[in-house]
Amino acid sequence: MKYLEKTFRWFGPEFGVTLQDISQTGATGVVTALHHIPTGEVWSKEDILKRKQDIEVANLKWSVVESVNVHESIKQGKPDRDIFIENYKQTLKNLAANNVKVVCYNFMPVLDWTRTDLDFKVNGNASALRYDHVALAAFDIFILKREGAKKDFSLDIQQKAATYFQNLTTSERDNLRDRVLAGLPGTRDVLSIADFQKHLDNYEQIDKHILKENLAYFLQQVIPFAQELGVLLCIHPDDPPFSILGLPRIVSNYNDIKFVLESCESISNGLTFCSGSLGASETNEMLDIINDFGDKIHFIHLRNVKREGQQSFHEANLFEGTTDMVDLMSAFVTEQIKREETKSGVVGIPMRPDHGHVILDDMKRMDEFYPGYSTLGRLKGLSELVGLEKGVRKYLLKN
Ligand code: CS2
Ligand code: MN
Repeated sequence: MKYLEKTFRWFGPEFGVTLQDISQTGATGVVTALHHIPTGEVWSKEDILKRKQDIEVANLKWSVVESVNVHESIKQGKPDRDIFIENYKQTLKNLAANNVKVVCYNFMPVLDWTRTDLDFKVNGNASALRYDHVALAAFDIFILKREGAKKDFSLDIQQKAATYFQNLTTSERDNLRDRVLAGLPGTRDVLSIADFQKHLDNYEQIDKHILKENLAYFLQQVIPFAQELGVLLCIHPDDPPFSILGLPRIVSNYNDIKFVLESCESISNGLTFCSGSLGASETNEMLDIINDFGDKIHFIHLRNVKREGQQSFHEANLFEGTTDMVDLMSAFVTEQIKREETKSGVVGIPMRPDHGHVILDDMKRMDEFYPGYSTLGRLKGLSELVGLEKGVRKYLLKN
């Protein structure tokens, strides 16, 4: 297969997008996980097979698992972490037995991605996700009331946050709280302030350095085993790619990624390249990451963000954000051509459009989707990416 493998995320039968819908988008692969199984428990061979068969009935393939989540005990390096590492390995073994061999995960403490606005209007009336650093500061300082929160923000942001907070009604304050404390993708769970505070307390003694050690420990246990199974693990970067709410973040930039990949050298120790996550930081040179670590990129998420300054950003149309998507696609096609020539690695790297805007008819059923995962916005993203790749490949091969 010469082209990137076109994939689409699916959250399972409970979700507003069906497999039949996905098969109409042009995607050939599905990205999914057994979201109903709590983090840390083993996914049985039978449950995996059942999900795989459902996907195949729709003429699709289960291309990537996103994600087998990592238990908090592993992230925090607790004494019981080895039990959860063994469970993780067993899940990988059961996936491999079903020939599902690309596995995405992340190492973000407590929360997955964080946004402060889930209905930010772009292009007239389309709905996008937004991260506003001022709103996050308002949550942190005035709602969560985290000790020492203020010192994580400049004086300017602190002042803007105070004004922002004063102007919110009680229900707007509650909404902001629930958006920030929304749980993992694939659930509608929202943490309470009290529960979140308990998590924060667990991280009191865990700084970046310790979290990195805990990740390295996890990788050194799991990667050799994954390699034997032929499983490719690929870590998803932090979103946003900087520390928030006092929690350490360790997969945010070039050096972090280098640390991950060098913690246990193996083809099975790879990266999920996410342009939306990495692109939210102005210091990230994404082309360097693709050029230097390209052979370890096993999965690609492509979407654009528009940086607004002072660490805020929103999810933009593919060709209207801050990142030059043509340059990124050229770097990926170059990596593919290298793989073809050297006969190494998978040429059809699985790629998905990641989040999309809520547009057109999907606006009538917004609450059927998880934030970011409507049908039509992602279909638009996928179609644009398919065209972009074709054009870039033809151009690169001619020159
Ligand atoms: C995803 C990530 O929805 C998204 O933005 O790209 O949240 C991703 O699912 C996880 O972080 C991967 O473990
Ligand atoms: Mn992503």
